[in-house]
Amino acid sequence: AMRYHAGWERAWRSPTPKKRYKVIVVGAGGHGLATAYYLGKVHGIRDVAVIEKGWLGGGNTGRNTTIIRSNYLQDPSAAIYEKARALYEGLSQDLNYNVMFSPRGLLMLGQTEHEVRGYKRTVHANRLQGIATEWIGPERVKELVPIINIAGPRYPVLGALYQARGGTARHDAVAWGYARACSAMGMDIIQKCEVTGIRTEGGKVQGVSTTQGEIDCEQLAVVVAGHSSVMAEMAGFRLPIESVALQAWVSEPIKPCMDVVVMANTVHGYMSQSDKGEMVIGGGTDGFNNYTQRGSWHHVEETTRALVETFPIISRLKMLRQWGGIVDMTGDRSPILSKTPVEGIFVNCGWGTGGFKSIPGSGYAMAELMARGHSPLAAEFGLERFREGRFIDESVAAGVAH
Ligand code: FAD
Ligand code: PYC
Repeated sequence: AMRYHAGWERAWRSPTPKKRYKVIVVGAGGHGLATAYYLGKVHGIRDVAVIEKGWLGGGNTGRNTTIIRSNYLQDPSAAIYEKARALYEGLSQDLNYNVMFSPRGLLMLGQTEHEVRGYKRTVHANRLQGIATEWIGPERVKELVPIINIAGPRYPVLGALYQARGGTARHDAVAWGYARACSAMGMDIIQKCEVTGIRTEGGKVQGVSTTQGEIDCEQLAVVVAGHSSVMAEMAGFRLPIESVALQAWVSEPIKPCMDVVVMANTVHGYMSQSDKGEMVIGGGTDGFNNYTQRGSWHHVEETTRALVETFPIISRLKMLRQWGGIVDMTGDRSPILSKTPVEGIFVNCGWGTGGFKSIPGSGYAMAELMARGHSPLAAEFGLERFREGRFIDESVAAGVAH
Protein backbone atom coordinates (compact mmCIF):
# COMPACT_ATOMS: atom_id res chain seq x y z
CA ALA A 1 0.00 0.00 0.00
CA MET A 2 2.91 2.40 0.74
CA ARG A 3 3.98 1.96 -2.91
CA TYR A 4 0.52 2.99 -4.14
CA HIS A 5 -0.20 -0.56 -5.29
CA ALA A 6 2.60 -0.36 -7.86
CA GLY A 7 2.89 -3.61 -9.75
CA TRP A 8 -0.64 -4.77 -8.95
CA GLU A 9 -2.25 -6.46 -11.89
CA ARG A 10 -5.18 -4.44 -13.31
CA ALA A 11 -8.54 -6.20 -13.04
CA TRP A 12 -9.64 -4.94 -16.47
CA ARG A 13 -7.87 -3.34 -19.42
CA SER A 14 -8.38 0.33 -20.34
CA PRO A 15 -8.17 0.27 -24.16
CA THR A 16 -8.68 3.09 -26.62
CA PRO A 17 -11.91 2.56 -28.54
CA LYS A 18 -11.90 0.73 -31.87
CA LYS A 19 -13.71 2.22 -34.88
CA ARG A 20 -16.47 -0.39 -34.82
CA TYR A 21 -18.02 -3.04 -32.55
CA LYS A 22 -20.85 -5.45 -33.11
CA VAL A 23 -22.45 -4.27 -29.85
CA ILE A 24 -22.00 -1.06 -27.85
CA VAL A 25 -23.43 -0.95 -24.34
CA VAL A 26 -23.69 2.58 -22.94
CA GLY A 27 -23.34 2.67 -19.15
CA ALA A 28 -20.89 0.64 -17.07
CA GLY A 29 -23.23 0.19 -14.14
CA GLY A 30 -24.29 -3.27 -13.00
CA HIS A 31 -26.97 -3.67 -15.68
CA GLY A 32 -24.71 -2.60 -18.57
CA LEU A 33 -21.84 -4.81 -17.44
CA ALA A 34 -24.12 -7.79 -16.78
CA THR A 35 -25.68 -7.38 -20.24
CA ALA A 36 -22.21 -7.50 -21.80
CA TYR A 37 -21.18 -10.45 -19.63
CA TYR A 38 -24.14 -12.68 -20.59
CA LEU A 39 -23.85 -11.65 -24.26
CA GLY A 40 -20.34 -13.10 -24.15
CA LYS A 41 -20.89 -16.01 -21.80
CA VAL A 42 -24.24 -17.35 -23.02
CA HIS A 43 -24.40 -16.16 -26.64
CA GLY A 44 -20.73 -16.03 -27.64
CA ILE A 45 -20.97 -12.35 -28.70
CA ARG A 46 -17.68 -10.82 -27.59
CA ASP A 47 -17.10 -7.97 -30.03
CA VAL A 48 -18.55 -5.64 -27.41
CA ALA A 49 -17.62 -2.24 -25.94
CA VAL A 50 -19.05 -0.90 -22.69
CA ILE A 51 -18.82 2.88 -22.71
CA GLU A 52 -18.95 4.86 -19.48
CA LYS A 53 -18.86 8.64 -19.06
CA GLY A 54 -17.44 8.51 -15.54
CA TRP A 55 -15.91 5.58 -13.73
CA LEU A 56 -17.18 2.04 -13.80
CA GLY A 57 -19.80 1.46 -11.08
CA GLY A 58 -19.87 5.17 -10.19
CA GLY A 59 -23.60 5.59 -10.89
CA ASN A 60 -26.43 4.08 -8.84
CA THR A 61 -24.68 0.71 -8.74
CA GLY A 62 -22.00 2.15 -6.44
CA ARG A 63 -24.50 4.31 -4.51
CA ASN A 64 -27.18 1.87 -3.49
CA THR A 65 -27.90 0.14 -0.20
CA THR A 66 -27.53 -3.36 -1.73
CA ILE A 67 -30.82 -4.95 -0.68
CA ILE A 68 -31.59 -8.17 -2.58
CA ARG A 69 -35.02 -9.81 -2.52
CA SER A 70 -37.58 -11.20 -4.96
CA ASN A 71 -40.81 -10.74 -2.97
CA TYR A 72 -42.69 -8.98 -5.79
CA LEU A 73 -46.40 -9.38 -6.50
CA GLN A 74 -46.83 -9.78 -10.26
CA ASP A 75 -45.69 -12.92 -12.09
CA PRO A 76 -43.33 -11.26 -14.62
CA SER A 77 -41.58 -9.34 -11.82
CA ALA A 78 -41.32 -12.36 -9.55
CA ALA A 79 -39.75 -14.30 -12.43
CA ILE A 80 -37.01 -11.81 -13.27
CA TYR A 81 -36.21 -10.81 -9.66
CA GLU A 82 -36.06 -14.46 -8.56
CA LYS A 83 -33.84 -15.34 -11.54
CA ALA A 84 -31.54 -12.53 -10.37
CA ARG A 85 -31.62 -13.64 -6.73
CA ALA A 86 -30.87 -17.22 -7.74
CA LEU A 87 -27.94 -16.07 -9.91
CA TYR A 88 -26.62 -14.05 -6.94
CA GLU A 89 -26.43 -17.31 -4.95
CA GLY A 90 -23.67 -18.56 -7.28
CA LEU A 91 -22.28 -15.29 -8.62
CA SER A 92 -19.00 -15.31 -6.67
CA GLN A 93 -18.20 -18.76 -8.07
CA ASP A 94 -19.38 -17.84 -11.57
CA LEU A 95 -17.22 -14.69 -11.72
CA ASN A 96 -14.45 -16.09 -9.50
CA TYR A 97 -14.79 -12.80 -7.62
CA ASN A 98 -16.19 -12.46 -4.12
CA VAL A 99 -19.35 -10.36 -4.39
CA MET A 100 -20.06 -11.02 -0.69
CA PHE A 101 -23.65 -12.16 -1.27
CA SER A 102 -25.14 -12.44 2.21
CA PRO A 103 -28.61 -14.03 2.27
CA ARG A 104 -29.14 -12.94 5.85
CA GLY A 105 -32.93 -12.57 5.70
CA LEU A 106 -35.13 -9.62 4.88
CA LEU A 107 -38.21 -8.30 6.64
CA MET A 108 -40.76 -5.83 5.31
CA LEU A 109 -42.70 -4.71 8.38
CA GLY A 110 -46.49 -4.59 8.36
CA GLN A 111 -47.48 -1.59 10.47
CA THR A 112 -51.07 -0.96 9.38
CA GLU A 113 -53.93 -3.37 8.70
CA HIS A 114 -53.81 -2.27 5.08
CA GLU A 115 -50.13 -3.13 4.80
CA VAL A 116 -50.65 -6.50 6.51
CA ARG A 117 -53.35 -7.43 3.97
CA GLY A 118 -51.09 -6.37 1.10
CA TYR A 119 -48.10 -8.38 2.31
CA LYS A 120 -50.20 -11.48 3.04
CA ARG A 121 -51.43 -11.27 -0.53
CA THR A 122 -47.80 -11.13 -1.69
CA VAL A 123 -46.96 -14.26 0.35
CA HIS A 124 -49.83 -16.14 -1.37
CA ALA A 125 -48.67 -14.92 -4.80
CA ASN A 126 -45.05 -15.85 -4.03
CA ARG A 127 -46.14 -19.35 -3.01
CA LEU A 128 -47.76 -19.83 -6.44
CA GLN A 129 -44.64 -18.40 -8.10
CA GLY A 130 -42.35 -20.80 -6.21
CA ILE A 131 -40.67 -18.04 -4.19
CA ALA A 132 -39.97 -18.79 -0.53
CA THR A 133 -41.50 -15.99 1.54
CA GLU A 134 -43.71 -16.17 4.63
CA TRP A 135 -45.81 -13.97 6.87
CA ILE A 136 -44.45 -13.89 10.44
CA GLY A 137 -46.02 -12.44 13.59
CA PRO A 138 -44.62 -9.71 15.85
CA GLU A 139 -43.04 -12.15 18.35
CA ARG A 140 -40.98 -13.78 15.56
CA VAL A 141 -40.02 -10.32 14.32
CA LYS A 142 -38.71 -9.49 17.80
CA GLU A 143 -36.74 -12.77 17.90
CA LEU A 144 -35.10 -11.98 14.56
CA VAL A 145 -34.51 -8.30 15.41
CA PRO A 146 -33.95 -7.94 19.16
CA ILE A 147 -33.29 -4.18 18.86
CA ILE A 148 -36.71 -3.45 17.36
CA ASN A 149 -39.47 -1.66 19.29
CA ILE A 150 -42.52 -3.66 18.24
CA ALA A 151 -44.89 -1.48 20.31
CA GLY A 152 -43.92 1.53 18.19
CA PRO A 153 -44.94 5.01 19.35
CA ARG A 154 -46.95 5.70 16.18
CA TYR A 155 -47.34 2.36 14.40
CA PRO A 156 -46.99 -1.01 16.18
CA VAL A 157 -45.26 -3.85 14.32
CA LEU A 158 -48.10 -6.23 13.38
CA GLY A 159 -45.82 -8.73 11.63
CA ALA A 160 -43.60 -8.90 8.57
CA LEU A 161 -43.24 -10.25 5.07
CA TYR A 162 -40.11 -12.37 5.54
CA GLN A 163 -37.77 -13.69 2.85
CA ALA A 164 -35.15 -15.83 4.57
CA ARG A 165 -32.83 -15.88 1.50
CA GLY A 166 -33.08 -12.18 0.80
CA GLY A 167 -30.15 -10.09 1.94
CA THR A 168 -27.30 -7.97 0.61
CA ALA A 169 -24.15 -8.13 -1.53
CA ARG A 170 -21.15 -5.85 -1.99
CA HIS A 171 -22.19 -3.34 -4.69
CA ASP A 172 -18.72 -2.38 -6.01
CA ALA A 173 -17.69 -6.01 -6.18
CA VAL A 174 -20.67 -6.84 -8.39
CA ALA A 175 -19.59 -4.18 -10.90
CA TRP A 176 -15.91 -5.06 -10.61
CA GLY A 177 -16.52 -8.81 -10.93
CA TYR A 178 -18.58 -8.43 -14.10
CA ALA A 179 -16.08 -5.91 -15.51
CA ARG A 180 -13.12 -8.21 -14.96
CA ALA A 181 -14.94 -11.12 -16.56
CA CYS A 182 -15.97 -8.99 -19.59
CA SER A 183 -12.42 -7.73 -20.06
CA ALA A 184 -11.09 -11.29 -19.82
CA MET A 185 -13.47 -12.28 -22.66
CA GLY A 186 -11.83 -9.59 -24.84
CA MET A 187 -14.52 -6.92 -24.47
CA ASP A 188 -13.43 -3.26 -24.21
CA ILE A 189 -14.51 -1.24 -21.19
CA ILE A 190 -13.97 2.41 -21.99
CA GLN A 191 -14.24 4.80 -19.04
CA LYS A 192 -14.24 8.63 -19.10
CA CYS A 193 -15.97 8.47 -22.47
CA GLU A 194 -19.33 10.25 -22.66
CA VAL A 195 -21.81 9.43 -25.41
CA THR A 196 -22.91 12.81 -26.77
CA GLY A 197 -24.94 11.71 -29.79
CA ILE A 198 -26.51 8.70 -31.48
CA ARG A 199 -26.22 8.35 -35.27
CA THR A 200 -29.06 6.72 -37.17
CA GLU A 201 -29.83 6.28 -40.87
CA GLY A 202 -33.09 5.09 -42.38
CA GLY A 203 -34.46 4.26 -38.91
CA LYS A 204 -31.46 2.06 -38.05
CA VAL A 205 -28.63 2.69 -35.62
CA GLN A 206 -25.19 3.42 -37.12
CA GLY A 207 -23.11 4.30 -34.08
CA VAL A 208 -22.43 6.86 -31.38
CA SER A 209 -20.56 10.14 -31.07
CA THR A 210 -18.42 10.25 -27.94
CA THR A 211 -15.86 12.44 -26.23
CA GLN A 212 -13.29 9.94 -27.58
CA GLY A 213 -14.57 10.08 -31.17
CA GLU A 214 -17.07 8.33 -33.45
CA ILE A 215 -17.72 4.63 -32.89
CA ASP A 216 -19.89 2.46 -35.15
CA CYS A 217 -21.99 -0.50 -34.09
CA GLU A 218 -24.70 -2.92 -35.26
CA GLN A 219 -26.55 -2.93 -31.96
CA LEU A 220 -26.70 -0.33 -29.20
CA ALA A 221 -27.86 -1.00 -25.64
CA VAL A 222 -28.78 2.11 -23.67
CA VAL A 223 -28.34 1.20 -19.99
CA VAL A 224 -27.89 4.54 -18.26
CA ALA A 225 -30.53 4.58 -15.46
CA GLY A 226 -31.28 8.23 -14.54
CA HIS A 227 -30.02 9.51 -17.92
CA SER A 228 -32.19 7.22 -20.04
CA SER A 229 -34.52 10.00 -21.25
CA VAL A 230 -31.53 12.15 -22.19
CA MET A 231 -30.09 9.38 -24.35
CA ALA A 232 -33.45 8.46 -25.88
CA GLU A 233 -33.80 12.07 -26.98
CA MET A 234 -30.44 11.74 -28.79
CA ALA A 235 -31.96 8.88 -30.80
CA GLY A 236 -35.21 10.76 -31.46
CA PHE A 237 -37.72 8.93 -29.26
CA ARG A 238 -39.19 9.50 -25.81
CA LEU A 239 -39.29 7.26 -22.73
CA PRO A 240 -41.90 7.23 -19.95
CA ILE A 241 -39.22 7.84 -17.32
CA GLU A 242 -38.89 10.46 -14.59
CA SER A 243 -35.48 11.03 -13.01
CA VAL A 244 -35.32 11.80 -9.31
CA ALA A 245 -32.75 11.70 -6.51
CA LEU A 246 -32.77 8.90 -3.95
CA GLN A 247 -30.37 9.14 -1.04
CA ALA A 248 -28.85 7.01 1.70
CA TRP A 249 -26.55 7.51 4.64
CA VAL A 250 -24.43 5.49 7.09
CA SER A 251 -23.64 5.78 10.77
CA GLU A 252 -20.34 5.38 12.52
CA PRO A 253 -19.45 1.67 12.89
CA ILE A 254 -20.78 -0.14 15.96
CA LYS A 255 -20.65 -3.73 17.22
CA PRO A 256 -22.90 -6.23 15.43
CA CYS A 257 -26.47 -5.62 16.61
CA MET A 258 -28.72 -6.58 13.66
CA ASP A 259 -28.07 -9.48 11.29
CA VAL A 260 -31.10 -9.10 9.03
CA VAL A 261 -32.35 -6.34 6.71
CA VAL A 262 -35.44 -4.42 7.88
CA MET A 263 -37.67 -2.24 5.71
CA ALA A 264 -40.35 -0.17 7.46
CA ASN A 265 -42.30 1.27 4.59
CA THR A 266 -45.15 2.92 6.52
CA VAL A 267 -42.79 5.13 8.51
CA HIS A 268 -40.46 5.43 5.46
CA GLY A 269 -37.13 3.98 6.44
CA TYR A 270 -34.98 0.91 6.11
CA MET A 271 -31.80 -0.27 7.76
CA SER A 272 -29.15 -2.99 7.68
CA GLN A 273 -25.72 -3.32 9.24
CA SER A 274 -22.71 -3.46 6.95
CA ASP A 275 -19.83 -5.86 7.47
CA LYS A 276 -17.82 -2.86 8.75
CA GLY A 277 -20.45 -2.24 11.43
CA GLU A 278 -22.01 0.90 9.97
CA MET A 279 -25.80 1.12 10.06
CA VAL A 280 -26.87 1.61 6.42
CA ILE A 281 -30.01 3.77 6.25
CA GLY A 282 -32.30 5.10 3.55
CA GLY A 283 -35.77 6.49 2.96
CA GLY A 284 -37.92 7.71 0.08
CA THR A 285 -37.17 9.55 -3.14
CA ASP A 286 -37.26 13.33 -3.44
CA GLY A 287 -40.75 14.58 -4.24
CA PHE A 288 -39.64 16.43 -7.39
CA ASN A 289 -37.72 15.50 -10.55
CA ASN A 290 -34.02 16.38 -10.48
CA TYR A 291 -30.52 15.27 -11.51
CA THR A 292 -28.63 16.33 -8.37
CA GLN A 293 -27.07 13.08 -7.07
CA ARG A 294 -27.53 14.21 -3.48
CA GLY A 295 -31.12 14.32 -2.13
CA SER A 296 -33.06 16.79 -0.04
CA TRP A 297 -32.52 17.43 3.67
CA HIS A 298 -36.07 16.84 4.85
CA HIS A 299 -35.72 13.13 3.99
CA VAL A 300 -32.70 12.78 6.24
CA GLU A 301 -34.72 14.17 9.13
CA GLU A 302 -37.94 12.27 8.38
CA THR A 303 -36.23 8.92 7.86
CA THR A 304 -33.90 9.23 10.83
CA ARG A 305 -36.89 10.07 13.04
CA ALA A 306 -38.75 7.02 11.71
CA LEU A 307 -35.83 4.69 12.35
CA VAL A 308 -35.10 6.05 15.82
CA GLU A 309 -38.65 5.23 16.88
CA THR A 310 -38.36 1.76 15.33
CA PHE A 311 -34.86 1.07 16.74
CA PRO A 312 -34.47 3.32 19.83
CA ILE A 313 -30.86 2.20 20.49
CA ILE A 314 -29.64 4.10 17.42
CA SER A 315 -30.76 7.48 18.80
CA ARG A 316 -27.26 8.52 19.88
CA LEU A 317 -25.42 7.33 16.77
CA LYS A 318 -23.40 9.81 14.74
CA MET A 319 -24.00 9.76 11.00
CA LEU A 320 -20.83 9.58 8.89
CA ARG A 321 -21.72 10.04 5.23
CA GLN A 322 -24.71 10.86 3.05
CA TRP A 323 -24.97 10.54 -0.74
CA GLY A 324 -27.52 10.20 -3.54
CA GLY A 325 -28.13 8.71 -6.96
CA ILE A 326 -30.47 9.59 -9.83
CA VAL A 327 -33.10 6.88 -10.17
CA ASP A 328 -35.19 6.23 -13.28
CA MET A 329 -38.84 5.88 -12.34
CA THR A 330 -41.62 4.43 -14.51
CA GLY A 331 -45.30 4.97 -13.71
CA ASP A 332 -45.88 1.30 -12.78
CA ARG A 333 -42.55 1.01 -10.89
CA SER A 334 -41.46 -1.81 -13.20
CA PRO A 335 -38.47 -1.80 -15.54
CA ILE A 336 -38.24 -1.45 -19.31
CA LEU A 337 -36.25 -4.07 -21.25
CA SER A 338 -37.16 -3.40 -24.81
CA LYS A 339 -36.56 -2.86 -28.47
CA THR A 340 -37.18 0.76 -29.48
CA PRO A 341 -38.57 2.61 -32.51
CA VAL A 342 -34.98 2.69 -33.89
CA GLU A 343 -33.83 -0.65 -35.30
CA GLY A 344 -30.80 -1.94 -33.41
CA ILE A 345 -31.33 0.23 -30.31
CA PHE A 346 -32.42 -1.48 -27.10
CA VAL A 347 -33.15 0.06 -23.70
CA ASN A 348 -32.74 -1.39 -20.25
CA CYS A 349 -33.94 1.12 -17.65
CA GLY A 350 -36.73 2.01 -15.24
CA TRP A 351 -35.32 -0.08 -12.40
CA GLY A 352 -35.87 2.99 -10.26
CA THR A 353 -35.19 2.54 -6.57
CA GLY A 354 -34.82 -1.23 -6.82
CA GLY A 355 -32.45 -2.38 -9.54
CA PHE A 356 -29.39 -3.57 -7.65
CA LYS A 357 -31.13 -6.81 -6.72
CA SER A 358 -32.01 -7.49 -10.33
CA ILE A 359 -28.62 -6.97 -11.99
CA PRO A 360 -27.84 -10.62 -12.90
CA GLY A 361 -31.40 -11.40 -14.07
CA SER A 362 -31.66 -8.18 -16.05
CA GLY A 363 -28.30 -8.73 -17.77
CA TYR A 364 -29.27 -12.32 -18.58
CA ALA A 365 -32.63 -11.29 -20.08
CA MET A 366 -31.27 -8.26 -21.94
CA ALA A 367 -28.50 -10.32 -23.55
CA GLU A 368 -31.08 -12.89 -24.66
CA LEU A 369 -33.32 -10.16 -26.11
CA MET A 370 -30.40 -8.67 -28.07
CA ALA A 371 -28.93 -11.97 -29.26
CA ARG A 372 -32.17 -13.81 -30.10
CA GLY A 373 -34.69 -11.02 -30.62
CA HIS A 374 -36.87 -12.38 -27.80
CA SER A 375 -36.50 -13.20 -24.12
CA PRO A 376 -39.23 -14.88 -22.04
CA LEU A 377 -38.02 -13.04 -18.94
CA ALA A 378 -38.15 -9.64 -20.67
CA ALA A 379 -41.28 -10.22 -22.73
CA GLU A 380 -43.72 -8.33 -20.48
CA PHE A 381 -41.37 -5.40 -19.89
CA GLY A 382 -41.52 -3.91 -23.40
CA LEU A 383 -42.20 -0.24 -24.10
CA GLU A 384 -45.51 -1.08 -25.78
CA ARG A 385 -47.10 -1.84 -22.40
CA PHE A 386 -47.44 1.89 -21.72
CA ARG A 387 -49.32 2.41 -24.98
CA GLU A 388 -51.48 -0.67 -24.48
CA GLY A 389 -52.22 -0.07 -20.77
CA ARG A 390 -50.72 -3.40 -19.62
CA PHE A 391 -49.06 -2.00 -16.52
CA ILE A 392 -47.12 -4.25 -14.12
CA ASP A 393 -47.98 -2.42 -10.93
CA GLU A 394 -45.27 -2.91 -8.31
CA SER A 395 -45.71 0.30 -6.33
CA VAL A 396 -46.10 -1.68 -3.07
CA ALA A 397 -43.28 -4.17 -3.71
CA ALA A 398 -40.92 -1.33 -4.64
CA GLY A 399 -41.00 -0.64 -0.92
CA VAL A 400 -39.27 2.70 -1.05
CA ALA A 401 -41.69 5.63 -0.82
CA HIS A 402 -42.18 7.64 -4.00
P1 FAD B 1 -26.07 2.92 -12.98
O1 FAD B 1 -25.29 2.14 -12.00
O2 FAD B 1 -26.47 4.31 -12.58
O3 FAD B 1 -25.22 2.95 -14.31
C1 FAD B 1 -25.54 3.79 -15.40
C2 FAD B 1 -24.23 4.36 -15.91
O4 FAD B 1 -24.48 5.08 -17.12
C3 FAD B 1 -23.59 5.35 -14.94
O5 FAD B 1 -22.34 4.85 -14.52
C4 FAD B 1 -23.49 6.63 -15.76
O6 FAD B 1 -22.31 7.37 -15.50
C5 FAD B 1 -23.52 6.11 -17.19
N1 FAD B 1 -23.95 7.10 -18.17
C6 FAD B 1 -25.01 7.95 -18.09
N2 FAD B 1 -25.07 8.73 -19.19
C7 FAD B 1 -24.02 8.37 -19.98
C8 FAD B 1 -23.53 8.84 -21.24
N3 FAD B 1 -24.12 9.83 -21.92
N4 FAD B 1 -22.42 8.26 -21.75
C9 FAD B 1 -21.80 7.24 -21.09
N5 FAD B 1 -22.21 6.78 -19.89
C10 FAD B 1 -23.31 7.33 -19.35
N6 FAD B 1 -31.71 -1.21 -5.57
C11 FAD B 1 -31.86 -2.38 -4.89
O7 FAD B 1 -32.19 -3.40 -5.49
N7 FAD B 1 -31.64 -2.44 -3.54
C12 FAD B 1 -31.30 -1.34 -2.82
O8 FAD B 1 -31.10 -1.44 -1.60
C13 FAD B 1 -31.19 -0.11 -3.49
N8 FAD B 1 -30.88 1.01 -2.80
C14 FAD B 1 -30.68 2.18 -3.46
C15 FAD B 1 -30.25 3.28 -2.72
C16 FAD B 1 -29.93 4.47 -3.36
C17 FAD B 1 -29.49 5.65 -2.55
C18 FAD B 1 -30.02 4.54 -4.79
C19 FAD B 1 -29.66 5.81 -5.51
C20 FAD B 1 -30.48 3.45 -5.53
C21 FAD B 1 -30.80 2.26 -4.87
N9 FAD B 1 -31.21 1.11 -5.57
C22 FAD B 1 -31.38 -0.07 -4.90
C23 FAD B 1 -31.43 1.16 -7.02
C24 FAD B 1 -30.20 0.67 -7.79
O9 FAD B 1 -29.05 1.32 -7.33
C25 FAD B 1 -30.35 0.93 -9.28
O10 FAD B 1 -31.61 0.51 -9.76
C26 FAD B 1 -29.27 0.20 -10.09
O11 FAD B 1 -28.01 0.36 -9.49
C27 FAD B 1 -29.24 0.73 -11.49
O12 FAD B 1 -28.11 0.19 -12.14
P2 FAD B 1 -27.76 0.65 -13.61
O13 FAD B 1 -26.62 -0.16 -14.05
O14 FAD B 1 -29.01 0.65 -14.42
O15 FAD B 1 -27.40 2.19 -13.42
O1 PYC C 1 -35.55 -2.22 -3.71
O2 PYC C 1 -35.41 -3.26 -1.81
C1 PYC C 1 -35.26 -2.27 -2.51
C2 PYC C 1 -34.68 -1.07 -1.92
C3 PYC C 1 -34.41 -0.89 -0.63
C4 PYC C 1 -33.89 0.36 -0.53
C5 PYC C 1 -33.84 0.92 -1.75
N1 PYC C 1 -34.34 0.02 -2.61
